[in-house]
Amino acid sequence: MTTAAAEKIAIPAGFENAHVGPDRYADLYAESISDPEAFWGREGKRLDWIEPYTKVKNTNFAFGDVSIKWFEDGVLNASVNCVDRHLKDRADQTAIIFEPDDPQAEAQHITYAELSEKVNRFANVLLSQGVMRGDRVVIYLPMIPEAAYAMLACARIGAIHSIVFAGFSPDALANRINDSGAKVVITADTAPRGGRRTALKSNTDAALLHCSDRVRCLVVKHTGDQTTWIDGRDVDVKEQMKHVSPDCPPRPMGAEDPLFVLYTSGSTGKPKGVVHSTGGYLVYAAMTHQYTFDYKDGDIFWCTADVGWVTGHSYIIYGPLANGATTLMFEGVPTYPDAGRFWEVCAKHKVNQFYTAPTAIRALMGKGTEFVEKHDLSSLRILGTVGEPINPEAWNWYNDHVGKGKCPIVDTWWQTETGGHLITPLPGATETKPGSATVPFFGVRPEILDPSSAERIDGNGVEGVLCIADSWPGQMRTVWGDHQRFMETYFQQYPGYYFTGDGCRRDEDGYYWITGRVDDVINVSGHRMGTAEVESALVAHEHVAEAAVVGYPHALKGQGIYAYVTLMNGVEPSEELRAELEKWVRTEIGPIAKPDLIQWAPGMPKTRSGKIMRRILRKIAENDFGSLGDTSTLAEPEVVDELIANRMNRD
Ligand code: 6R9
Repeated sequence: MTTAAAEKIAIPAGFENAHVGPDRYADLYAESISDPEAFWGREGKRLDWIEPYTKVKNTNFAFGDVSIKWFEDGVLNASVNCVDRHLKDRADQTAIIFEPDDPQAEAQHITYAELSEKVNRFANVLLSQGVMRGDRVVIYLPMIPEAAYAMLACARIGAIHSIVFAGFSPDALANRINDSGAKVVITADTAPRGGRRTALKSNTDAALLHCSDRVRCLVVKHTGDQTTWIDGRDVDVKEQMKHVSPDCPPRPMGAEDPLFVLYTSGSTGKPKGVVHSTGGYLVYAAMTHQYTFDYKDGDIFWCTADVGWVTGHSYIIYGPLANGATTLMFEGVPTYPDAGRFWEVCAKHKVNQFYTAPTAIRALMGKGTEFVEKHDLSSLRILGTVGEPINPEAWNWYNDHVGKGKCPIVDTWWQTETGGHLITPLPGATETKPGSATVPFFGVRPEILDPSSAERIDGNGVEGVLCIADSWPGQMRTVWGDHQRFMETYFQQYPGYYFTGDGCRRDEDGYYWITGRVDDVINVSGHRMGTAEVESALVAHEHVAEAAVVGYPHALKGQGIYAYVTLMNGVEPSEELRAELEKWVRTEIGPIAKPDLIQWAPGMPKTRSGKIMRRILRKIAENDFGSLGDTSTLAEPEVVDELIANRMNRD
């Protein structure tokens, strides 16, 4: 472990007039911690409230009584804040730039006036389908403007949306429809991506076989591809939108009413529905969008995430639109038609802030600099990363070749659960260090705890698990339908704190370095995967007796998925079976869960009480078996030698 502080990189010239400079950061941060009521009481006013709040913060982290409320007596509507309130001054400004997958197809510029009409009509279609305040609506759409309309339409009528990433399989979709108890699922016929098409409607048809007959299916005819059609269940959204009124009065919502549920992987069991609030979430998304990206009126903002992940929720839709920004939605992939697509789009739309994942940077870095140099990137002012730790090599490449040394890089650490950035540089205020998410955002109190004693470790040059000592408005409120699970997951192990699940180092300068998950969650290309989910998919196969899944370092993806599989008695391992299991996991969960390496394991290293020793499996997967630690408690120590001899990763 090295605790020596890395060199700081100075703030590039031209950020003297940023929203937040070093002194203002220090003053405001101090106030946000010493007097959160005053600080957030003021910040909450960035939204338009139908009934202003009189109470600001009412939060309790005590296990058993966890309760998180912000602005609790305020009344507002999220779609009004993201759309209606901008009509007075910026009706004709572009709200959304839609860049299609096909580079030859024309981009769309959707103004705030047009966005308003679409959202109102979409909301009326939902009402006509019987969707009411508090009902859940699952959205299974590609990166098209209708995804934004659908989200804001739900918000307008007080329905709770739950987006399922379009890369998930029918089974995963069905589980989320059922867990959330959704009345409606919104999908599209097919989704072009990288020149290929995903059959979303037929995936939805397959999912709905496992759901209540009452679930309606709203279909956006996006490509016009032929799909099956079930009369009485399937509804053509675009057609219906023509026939309903362009006015839908917004539903006044309590600040604490849920805005959305988003499923995310945890260390145990099935994915949990992370519930976010209307008021606190929107305040936090808008504020972090403004400050972290030093967003100014007229800027063109591009976050390359998918709306199926929290990053898309907060930084494609809610944050930018609450701020009256122009936000870019990209339907395609970074490498289609070639590895210059991101930079071509930046040049074409004169993007000012560009926000992507380290895995994309690493992939593009591998293709060489000529793809970047071909395009005029002079509009770029700020670069961001999110999703996983960024290795200094990728950071430097991003800084030198994309930012030309002139753009601050904001390495934003946060989670589905946190709603918005918690640890991040601010462009005009924070000197950066390649690989460090740097310092906390306003109101955030990070603490490093000792994983064995659960004691706080004070001072700098220390390492442990990362916890947060007090609430912030964007914090998740509960797990959908299971408040007990919420408390047990986040508040039990380290009493009095929110436990993030991440390991972390605080260096000599007080800068934070996220070292990765300390639980059984792996981070593949910035996407969270629970090892338990992949294991349960594997053991559902008739030939699999037992499976153990761990992460291992992967040059492009950050982490890869390594599966140890014990076959049923009498079943012989083969390359065909390996391919079949890979395909099986793809269909059970989705392509992102496909194991990179499968090792046949005649036996697993187990304790005498029958627990699989994952620590050992992790070491073997990391090809680091010189330091296996104590194996004396194993029931059959010889299985370890067998696993080492046949290991799949020898890098
Ligand atoms: C926003 C998002 C959350 C997990 C988180 C951590 C990892 C995210 C990071 C980062 C290092 C960063 N993570 N950002 N690690 N540096 N800048 O990604 O949410 O999908 O819930 O993942 O991702 O491990 O705990 P989510």
